[in-house]
Formats: sequence, structure tokens, C-alpha cells
Amino acid sequence: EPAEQAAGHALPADEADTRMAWWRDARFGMFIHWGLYAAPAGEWNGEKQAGIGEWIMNTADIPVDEYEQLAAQFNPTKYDPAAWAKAAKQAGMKYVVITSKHHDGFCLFDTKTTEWDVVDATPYGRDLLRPLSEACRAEGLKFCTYYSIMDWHHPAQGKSADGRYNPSTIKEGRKAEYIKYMEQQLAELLESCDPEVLWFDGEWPDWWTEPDGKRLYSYLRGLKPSLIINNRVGKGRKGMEGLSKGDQQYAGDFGTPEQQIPATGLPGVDWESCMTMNDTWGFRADDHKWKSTETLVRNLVDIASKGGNYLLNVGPTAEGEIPAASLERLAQIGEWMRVNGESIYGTSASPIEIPWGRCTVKRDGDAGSLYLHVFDWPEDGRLTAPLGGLKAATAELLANGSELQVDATETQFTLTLPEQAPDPIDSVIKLKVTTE
Ligand code: H79
Repeated sequence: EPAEQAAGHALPADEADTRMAWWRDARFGMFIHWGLYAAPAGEWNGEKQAGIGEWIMNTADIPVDEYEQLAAQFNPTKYDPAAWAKAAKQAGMKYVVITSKHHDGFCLFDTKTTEWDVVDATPYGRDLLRPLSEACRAEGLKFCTYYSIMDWHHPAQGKSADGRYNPSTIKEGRKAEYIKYMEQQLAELLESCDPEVLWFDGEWPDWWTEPDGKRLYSYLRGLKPSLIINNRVGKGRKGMEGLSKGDQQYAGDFGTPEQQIPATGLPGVDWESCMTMNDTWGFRADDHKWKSTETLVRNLVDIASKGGNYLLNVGPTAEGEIPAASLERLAQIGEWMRVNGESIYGTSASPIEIPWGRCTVKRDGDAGSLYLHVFDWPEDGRLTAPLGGLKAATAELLANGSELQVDATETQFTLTLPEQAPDPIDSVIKLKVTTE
């Protein structure tokens, strides 16, 4: 049942296997939250607003006409899409997912459906996404887009009875109009940027239903059959845990844990954990709570060891720059990936659990490799782990190519290690194994 769920509703699993192949191999992508909210950067009327930066319209309860004035100031002259794509590429990321429209309804792409877009409403006056889609393709990265169903700006939507934008309501008799609006925008986006993934969000208002999600899913796959669409297109996700509920067939190809990593692997289920580098998605000038490179690399490894993807966020400024603290961490992750990338890309969930780190697996017929990610280097120079029915042959440290002594019994193997961990973040040992 989980395998069917992961394959998207009413679709044969082999179709999904082909369509999802690049995504399953990729393991690591860049999330980009960029929009008008980067200008207030967490502050409104001289006062700091709590919470995530891109929610400021809701948090500070800003009326639509006041929020609209942000557009007249938005002029990201330092925007360099080629540099962004390079930063993702050199970090070892394989795809980029950028906000085409967040909850504030503002479109970063050219659309005829509204003036509430970068082309019509800002002094910058040009599409922001198409150049990034081209820059990503030039780097061999898959270009993908985020799109919010909830829209605090569209006239068909509005605040709830209790005065909150979240969850927004839809006005009597105007739902069909709004769905048409979304369909037109998404068709324009597919036409101009040709994204490989559509990453929906803001699906939780009650007026949006699972049948609406299934219809939107089918409409989009009809326009572009190879599209991959997340489970927030409909009502299938379980809260911030993000995985698809198991009680029926929900629309969507993969689960979306947000700011968390599942406790265990989930056989047959495709999922991607999206996480921030600090405590906000959209840029906040005052948020310096950066996670260490060690934490970010170990998150990637933890996720890969459980068969998931890691979508790591950056929040560029209103001028168009990715914060230096983010670039620094991306560069450091890249250094680790250049040495150890083969233990991440194209790997699947670990068949064994190890107390001193994580394990990823690459199969090759009757043989394969267990990649042992050593977080806690043993003081006595010996590592022992269960073999899970496999036969261990040779072991090599990816950091320097040195061979390690392997002593294997029927059920476990022991490795003899050098005194010092070659990489304090995560030293990877490639253990070649056979099933025979
Ligand atoms: O775009 C970023 C955020 O702005 C957006 N998603 C990421 C990727 C987001 N983060 N947090 N939230 C939205 C808060 C939403 C929380 C809730 Fe719910 C909505 C709580 C109740 C409704 C969805 C449904 C999550 C839990 C239940």
C-alpha cells in the first residue's frame, strides 16, 4: 500500500518508477524562498515581528493595500541567477525549487492573469524565474517551482471570520474563478520555465479539497506528463510530519516532512524533508541562528540513510543576494560532497542500524556497497556492525582511498581504523559486500 501511495494516485508503479528516477537519485536540492517579504526582513513599522519572515503579512496583520506598496521598492539589482545556480551545483545539489508564488500571492514570474507580479508591479520589471531556469539547466540542475494554493492577495480569498489570513477563506461562488486563475498561472509557468517538480503548499484551508487536488494533479500531468508533484497538492499530508496519510489514495508523488526528519526509513515511500539553515525560510535580517555545517551534512546523511531527499533552504535578500552565511555553508557541504558524494547519490535506505553513525546502500546486482558514515570515531580503533545477511569483502576510506582491514564472521564485521578520523564531520567507509 505505501508503494502505491508513493506512485501517485491511480498510476501504475512502473510509470512512477521511470518518472521519479532522477529525483530518487538526486537526494539533495536547494529550496529558495524569495519574495517581497525579503524587504521588511522581519520588521514592520519599526517593530520586530516574531516568526518566519515570509509570513509577515499574516503575523503583522498587514492590509492588502499596504502590503502592495512593497512592490514599488522591490528592485533586486544584485540578482545573479548564474551565481545562484553555481552555488547550488558546487554544494552538490541536483535540483532547485524556488517560490513562484508564496502565500502573499506575489508572482516572481511573468503572468497575464494579474498585475501582482514582478513584471508589472516592481521597478525591476522583468521575470525572475525564467533566467534562473536557464541558469539551472546550464549547470545540469533540475529546475522546480513552489506554488501556494492559499493566496492572501487574490480578491476571491480573504481573512477568516476571526480576522486571520491563515486559514484564508474563499468567497461564496468564487472558487471556480480562483481555480481557473491557478491553472492559468501554472500553465504559464510550465510554458516559460518548464519546471520538473511542482511543489505545492498552503493546501490546508478547508475550502481546498482532495478532489480539487486530484483534478489539479491530473491537469498538470496532462500538460507535462513527466512532472513530479508533491503531496500538498491535495489533502493527503499528515501535518508537519508531512508524510501521506495511509487511509486512502491521495494525490501526489512524494511526502513532505517540514523541519523534521522521519525517525526511521519508510520502505516504498518517496519523501523529501525540507529544512531551513537558520530559523526562517524568507530572509530575516535578525536571524543569525545558523546551523553548523556538521549538522547540515549529518542531516543529509541521516535523510539518505532513511531513503529520503534533503531540500535545504536559502532566503535571499531583497537586493537579490543569498546571505554570506548560507553561501559559506553551501561551499563547505560541497567540499564534503566532492569526496563523499558517491555515498549519497543513487543510494537507498540502510538495511542495518549502527550506533556510531549512519549507513547508505548502493546495489549492483549480487554485489553492492554499504557506505558507513562514521559520526563517532571509535577510540579503540575498531568498528563493529551487523552484516544483515551480507558478506563483507573489502573496505576503503573515501577520504583518502586507504584500504582497511576487514574481519567478518557470519553475522558481523569488524574494521580496524586509523587513530584519527580523516573527517570530523563524517568519515565515510565504503564496504564492498555481496549477497553470496
Ligand atoms: O513555505 C514555508 C513556510 O512558509 C510554509 N511551508 C514552508 C515550506 C509554512 N511553514 N509553516 N507553516 C507554513 C505554518 C503552517 C502551519 C499550519 Fe498546519 C497550517 C498549522 C495548521 C495549519 C499544516 C496543516 C500544518 C499543520 C497542519
